[in-house]
Amino acid sequence: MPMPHRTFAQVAKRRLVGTEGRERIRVVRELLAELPDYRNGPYADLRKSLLAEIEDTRVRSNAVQRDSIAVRREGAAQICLVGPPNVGKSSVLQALSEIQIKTGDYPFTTLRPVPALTRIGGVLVQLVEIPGLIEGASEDRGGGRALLGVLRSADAIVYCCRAGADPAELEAVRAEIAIAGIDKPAILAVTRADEADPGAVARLAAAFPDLEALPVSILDEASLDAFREAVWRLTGLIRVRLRNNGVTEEEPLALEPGATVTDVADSVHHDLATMFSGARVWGPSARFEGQRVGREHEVRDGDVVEIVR
Ligand SMILES: Nc1nc2c(ncn2[C@@H]2O[C@H](COP(=O)(O)OP(=O)(O)OP(=O)(O)O)[C@@H](O)[C@H]2O)c(=O)[nH]1
Ligand SMILES: [Mg+2]
Repeated sequence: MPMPHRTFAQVAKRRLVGTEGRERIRVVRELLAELPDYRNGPYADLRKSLLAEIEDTRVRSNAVQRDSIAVRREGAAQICLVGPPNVGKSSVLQALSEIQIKTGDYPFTTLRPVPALTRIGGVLVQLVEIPGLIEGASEDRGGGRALLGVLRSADAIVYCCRAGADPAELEAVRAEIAIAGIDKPAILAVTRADEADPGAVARLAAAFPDLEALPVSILDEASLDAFREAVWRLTGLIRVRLRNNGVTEEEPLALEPGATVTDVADSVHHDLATMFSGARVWGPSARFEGQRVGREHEVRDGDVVEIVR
């Protein structure tokens, strides 16, 4: 004698309370197995609603995962910090931005990608800590696939390796990234440099000859400045400042290399780009200060540009 359908519905509700994701689907499957196999009537309706529950749970858990892992792009470029656990990624982020982030002397302090904006030469650049990329990440171990997805959409990578550490630790991380087919401009930050002997940096640099290596310590302001500049070079962007009525603006524009005066005008206003006649240029791309140039003149990093209507 099967359980009355109303009782069954109540039991089902009670057993599902507080479950989510895989666990909820497992409970639903158990309930389905216990459900009498009528093709019509209230039991069939129950079956239908339980099957719908599986689908809804799947949709919900996918949505949750995607939301929590996506990193909204901000700033002129997005640079990911990647490396073994506990090398000081969060600490560097903290030192270079306003964010408050948990740091700790143990692995996996950070569990999700953490974005932070840092200002480099007046331009905002987004740094993103990618936590916990472990061996097998490319096969989704430790949620690796989603983390690699964040990396895939970034502009460049800063590999972080602790001074004095075994290079194999970072090699394992790089292997996962290579297996995932991700290849971006990259540098090597030799972190916690104050803790190791000076030879430690050279040893790691030798272990990764394809990467420009630079020592970084959150206790050494000069090393952080050098790090900022290295990150800027990594973006490949150029900085151009606008001049208006003889006054040069503080904040530069960040442009792709090869950008022209028209691109400068366009980043000020689309309408301006259609109606201006040329520009006056000071700096590296000018033959002399204040040179009058045409719309197609290519600007260079460090230029000051005044649009002429
Ligand atoms: N002496 C020194 N200690 C540092 C430096 N950077 C980080 N640390 C310490 O190293 C430990 C790990 O730092 P985190 O910034 O949490 O490292 P993480 O790479 O973000 O670690 P996970 O998120 O766990 O992967 C903390 O105890 C930090 O205080 C540094 O430049 N010098
Ligand atoms: Mg961290």
